Amino acid sequence: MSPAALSTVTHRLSFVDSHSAGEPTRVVLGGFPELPGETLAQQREALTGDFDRWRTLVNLEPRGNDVLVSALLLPPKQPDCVTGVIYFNNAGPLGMCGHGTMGVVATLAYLGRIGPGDHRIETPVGVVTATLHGDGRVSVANVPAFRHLQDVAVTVEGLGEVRGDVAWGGNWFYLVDVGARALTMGDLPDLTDETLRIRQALQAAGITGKDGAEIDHIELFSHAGGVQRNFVMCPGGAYDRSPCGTGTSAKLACLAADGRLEPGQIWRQESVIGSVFEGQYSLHAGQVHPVITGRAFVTMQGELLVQPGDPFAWGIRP
Ligand code: PYC
Repeated sequence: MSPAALSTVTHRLSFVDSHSAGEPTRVVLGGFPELPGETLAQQREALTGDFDRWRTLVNLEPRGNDVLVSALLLPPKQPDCVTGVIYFNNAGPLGMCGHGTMGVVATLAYLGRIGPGDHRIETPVGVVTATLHGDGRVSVANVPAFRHLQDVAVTVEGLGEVRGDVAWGGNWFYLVDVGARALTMGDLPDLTDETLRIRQALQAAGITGKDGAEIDHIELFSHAGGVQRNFVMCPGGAYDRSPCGTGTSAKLACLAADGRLEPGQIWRQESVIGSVFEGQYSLHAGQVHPVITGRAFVTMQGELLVQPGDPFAWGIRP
């Protein structure tokens, strides 16, 4: 092969990677094709069709991995927003992503595009406001969260009857109280196996979010030793290293519904790796408006490259 052929590249996508409380985000800045659609929700739909291979190029191995959540920046439809964003992972597009929004804000700040203050960001499920604080922390005022179903029982193979709440926090969650059971990294294989079984059982039993929406996130939470800890299984089979911004929002909605957390009271949510988000909520017209605070750090910047003839240009797909 000639040296010219070996240096040929057909696609270049610029990106900045970050992590929020340990959970990685890849912000895609350029090189992605324009997605058709009048709204971000329609553009998100396009990602599940013809353009899905661009999602897999960015997110799947060998350029990405199962843990990664990507954030595609798009021109906002609403002029007062600093950017539009569509989140996706190894399984498909997401509605909202709390840790991902912290990553977007840290990335825009790193690039010098924004400074401390409030920034409105448009997502397919609504506009969120992110505040970049002077010390680098980011607070995400999420879309309203609510508990849809309380104390729903499902029979899970190998586990028996499991009970949990179904709640929306920007994605759909089934939240299971595991009491004083310690959720530790030593237990990851079991936690992964159990949560995947629970998700399967919910599907088999036809238990869904509102309007038949699939419950694609499973959240176990415990209070062992007085510490509020969670383990969140994401749609693609990887667990969230962070306490999960949308999962913490769903949790806040359940606490509010149970009268266990007052508006403005801080909820300290620890993840299975021991990282922390702080959550609180305010009530407007009876709706729970969660605010989740954490810190993101940029980790990498570069270009994803595709060369002609690469059999895994579009990712290693199942
Ligand atoms: O932080 O909302 C979140 C999130 C969703 C999936 C992974 N992280």
